[in-house]
Amino acid sequence: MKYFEANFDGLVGPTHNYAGLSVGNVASLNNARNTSSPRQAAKQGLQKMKALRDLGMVQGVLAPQERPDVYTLRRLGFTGSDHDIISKAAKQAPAVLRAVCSASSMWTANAATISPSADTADGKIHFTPANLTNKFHRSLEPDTTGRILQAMFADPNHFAHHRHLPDNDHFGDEGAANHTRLCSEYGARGVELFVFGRYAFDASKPAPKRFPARHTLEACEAVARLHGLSDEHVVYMQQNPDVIDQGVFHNDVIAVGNQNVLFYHQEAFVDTEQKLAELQRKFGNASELHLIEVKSSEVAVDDAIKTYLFNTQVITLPNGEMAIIAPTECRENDRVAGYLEQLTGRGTPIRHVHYYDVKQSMRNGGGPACLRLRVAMSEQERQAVNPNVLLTDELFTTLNQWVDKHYRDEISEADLADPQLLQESRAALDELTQILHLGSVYPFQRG
Ligand code: SUG
Repeated sequence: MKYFEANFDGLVGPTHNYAGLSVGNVASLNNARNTSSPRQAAKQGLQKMKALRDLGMVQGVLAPQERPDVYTLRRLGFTGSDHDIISKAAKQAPAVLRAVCSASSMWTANAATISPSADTADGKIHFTPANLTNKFHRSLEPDTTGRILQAMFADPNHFAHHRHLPDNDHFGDEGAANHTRLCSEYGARGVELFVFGRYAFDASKPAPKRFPARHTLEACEAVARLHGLSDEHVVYMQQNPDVIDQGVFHNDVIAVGNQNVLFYHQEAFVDTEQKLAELQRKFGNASELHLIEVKSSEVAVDDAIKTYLFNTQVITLPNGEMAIIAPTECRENDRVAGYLEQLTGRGTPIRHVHYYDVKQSMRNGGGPACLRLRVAMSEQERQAVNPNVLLTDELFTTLNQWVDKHYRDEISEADLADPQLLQESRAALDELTQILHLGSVYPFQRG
């Protein structure tokens, strides 16, 4: 049977803005309060999706969330009509209003952790939405994410959905951004590599000092249990606390894997040698596994963070060769561009580099890999996916027209106080759920 990896990219929502919400994420803080362009952001994302589809990949779309989140403002004590609530929040708690307006669900690498059917005890694809507890604006995502994923992957014969982990920092879970599956072929049993930032129940273990470690070992273990993974096919690795303190807030800012390739920076992990030996043993045919380590002398951590060299997508093209999907920031940095150029000729499976402009997302710390959620699946499983979320030329055109109709060219901080933005956003999402045949996934549609 044919197996492959499908990418589901987050469609950027109509309220995309730069609010400086993510301490520990350098780009988010550096661009705080700049004016954003939701229309351009959504179109950059759609262009990347189209480009991957044109390369022969299966590409899907993950819908954005309802923002501003007036339900959360109600929970926080704001009363009256939706209009009143937004006006009061703008005056009394502007920082809270900024947070509930975030379009952060676009970074679907943080939507969930997914284990393909070859790895799970019951032979189904398992989904656990990430609770994203570490950042208030992101902690508002998991319920709606769960509903959207269920609307996309509805067939219970193939897909198993779990509730997100308890909403507490002890079980802080950032989803697939900290999860990599290594395998010889997509349909073969793989090794699932879970990367965490700290131990929740043991303060004596290493942890960052300056910036938060968002994801715990205990969250990784819980997801592995829920998904029915066998211990012999799971590896837990800790992120180097020093790189978290330099701005590596997710592992996918410093490492990325695909099939039998793990591409990572020398400083990415704790106990690197010992842990990679465990990975090789569990992978089985160790000679097949390509561990591509980038030395600090080749690319400094700081350059990796600025360019998102590791927030690239490593994909397997239909002809079996691998390509790196990189942000244009990598091309603009001589050292990083030079590194990528020589990498394709080094005899590893990575043979091509393609650059895409996703600057609107990059300015909030989201590169190509942040924008996509991967699902390895068989052709039979693909047929069970809601077909309306899979990108075709027609859907690409429809979504571009939908963006043109509903999205603003610009959003500044002051615009977030405009209650009209909520109406525009709801009108857009209502139409989108019809385009993608998702049913009523948003709170405003559910009463
Ligand atoms: O969680 N930025 C996101 C970026 C997520 C990137 N995802 C991965 N690395 N997989 C975050 O820090 C910034 C929003 C703002 O400041 O307006 C933000 O949420």
